[in-house]
Amino acid sequence: MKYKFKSRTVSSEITPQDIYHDRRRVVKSLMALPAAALLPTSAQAGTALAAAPHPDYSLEKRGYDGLTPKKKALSYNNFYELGTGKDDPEFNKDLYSPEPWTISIEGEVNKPRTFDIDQLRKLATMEERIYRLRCVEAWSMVVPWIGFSLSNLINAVEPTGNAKYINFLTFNPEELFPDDANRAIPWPYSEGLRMDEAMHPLTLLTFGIYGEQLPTQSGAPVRMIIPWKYGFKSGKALTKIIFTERKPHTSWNLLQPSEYGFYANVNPEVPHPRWSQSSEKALTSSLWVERRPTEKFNGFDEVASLYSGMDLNKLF
Ligand SMILES: Nc1nc2c(c(=O)[nH]1)N[C@H]1C(S)=C(S)[C@@H](COP(=O)(O)O)O[C@H]1N2
Ligand SMILES: [Mo]
Repeated sequence: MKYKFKSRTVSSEITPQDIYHDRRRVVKSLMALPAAALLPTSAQAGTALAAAPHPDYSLEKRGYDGLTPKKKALSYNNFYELGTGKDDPEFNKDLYSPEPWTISIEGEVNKPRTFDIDQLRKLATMEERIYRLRCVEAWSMVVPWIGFSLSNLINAVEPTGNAKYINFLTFNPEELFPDDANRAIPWPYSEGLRMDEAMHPLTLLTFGIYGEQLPTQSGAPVRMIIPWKYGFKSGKALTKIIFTERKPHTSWNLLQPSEYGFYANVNPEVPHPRWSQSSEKALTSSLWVERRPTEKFNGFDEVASLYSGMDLNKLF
């Protein structure tokens, strides 16, 4: 049994109906006890990943107070495939193995191909960038991510003239571990970007964190980080990237369109229907809860031009 029952905190990102489904899943997985013993352990945990710090995304340059302690960042996660409690992803990290892993690039590209994760890691030079991740639930953490601009991959597969969006998909937990899969949100986890957002140099295809390959709870072996958008845009454990002409369906938007828009740009002026977005709980080394004001685009003013002429109150 891989799901921790007792201290499960219910995320505000899900609705009461989802929690009902989730409870059923927990009961189901309790019955699946013996199979869990056979699950592989995560092969990559703790493997060092070398990358030079990017000078523009240092603590000093970004004006950040300090890093979120590694322990905190790797034990307070959203990764619903592994459970909806913040401590579930760490506890359930052996539910899948990030090795071996392939990721297929499909759709409106001239050079579709399937990458083995090692090939993908070698596509461009890794950099370490300190970005703040701001979750739509109004908490944030500052961590050193390792990866390279997604534009490197986009250029390598040569999008056709029809490519307007990119759809990012995670494995389907109902296929990978059917006995333990929950139905918290529609699977597979699906997110998307407009092509110009995906090409923006800030958009990071991410393989590591704190000098190591991504541990499973952070989305091993590869995930997205789009630092000016709410955390839910940054799909973890990617298996497929599809270039499309039409705007892709995305999981949170499908579940609750009034609460989770396609753009999901961090914006303190547009409240979530159930809470304000004007400030956030910062995960720091402090024992106390530290709140800080939320910054528009999470402080990355340079992306504003991507949205000129758009009403960000409507296209939230
Ligand atoms: N596949 C997948 N990716 C996901 C999620 C998820 O549930 N499944 N949660 C998202 C949300 S809501 C957030 S805030 C970030 C959290 O990343 P972290 O746990 O590394 O902080 O991952 C995002 N990526
Ligand atoms: Mo989130």
